[in-house]
Amino acid sequence: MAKKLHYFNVNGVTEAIRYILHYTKQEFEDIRHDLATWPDEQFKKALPFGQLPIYVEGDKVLNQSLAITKYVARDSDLIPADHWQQAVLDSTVHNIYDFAKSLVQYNQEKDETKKEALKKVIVEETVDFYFSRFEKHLADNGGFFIGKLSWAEFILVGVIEGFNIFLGIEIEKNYPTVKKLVEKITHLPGVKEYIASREPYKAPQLRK
Ligand SMILES: N[C@@H](CCC(=O)N[C@@H](CS)C(=O)NCC(=O)O)C(=O)O
Repeated sequence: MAKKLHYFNVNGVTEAIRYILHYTKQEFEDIRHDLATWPDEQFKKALPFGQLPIYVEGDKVLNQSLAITKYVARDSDLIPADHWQQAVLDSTVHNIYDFAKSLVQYNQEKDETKKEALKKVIVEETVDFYFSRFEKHLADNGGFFIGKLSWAEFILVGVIEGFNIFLGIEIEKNYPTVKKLVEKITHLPGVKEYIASREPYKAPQLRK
C-alpha cells in the first residue's frame, strides 16, 4: 500500500520517521511542504489537527510524530517484545519531547530580545539538565537506552539535529556517548545514503 509522509523541508520532529523508513527499507513518498508558502489554508483545514507531520497509508491518516515513528518501527526489532522495555522507551521519548518543548517556545517567540534570552536559557541550563541524564542513561546501557538499538535513539538524534540547526549549536559535543550515538545512527545503512542524498538543512524563515 502506498505510504506518504507529509512534513516541511526541515528535520524537526519528522527526521526520525524518515530515518526509520529508510533504515527498515520501506518505500514511501517524502512529501515536503514549503514553509514559505505555508499555510495552504485548504490543505491545513483537511489535516486532523491542522499540523504536520501526517503519515498516510492508503485512505488512512495518522498524525502525531511519536505515534507515527512507533508505527513505522512496528515490524522491526526497533520495538522490543518486552513490555517493561517498551515502557522505558515510551518514557524516554516523552523525556526527549519535554526537552524539545524549549525549541518550540523559542521558535514561537517573535520578540528578538526575548528570543535571545530563551536561547541563553536553553544553551546554559536546559541542554545540560536533559543531556546529563540522557548521557548517563545511554552510557549505563552500552550506548543505547535499553542495551540495543531502538526507535528512541532515532527520536533523540532527530531532536538533536533540529536544535543544532535552529540554534546554530552542537549539543552532542559535551556528551561523548550521545555524540557516538549521533554518529552511529547517521551511518546506519539506509540512513547514511539518505543523508548523502538530501539537501543540507538550514533553519527556515519562520512566519513573523
Ligand atoms: N505534537 C505534534 C506537533 C506537530 C507540530 O507542532 N507541527 C508543526 C511543525 S513541527 C506545524 O505543523 N506547524 C505549522 C502550523 O501549526 O501551522 C507532533 O509531534 O506531531
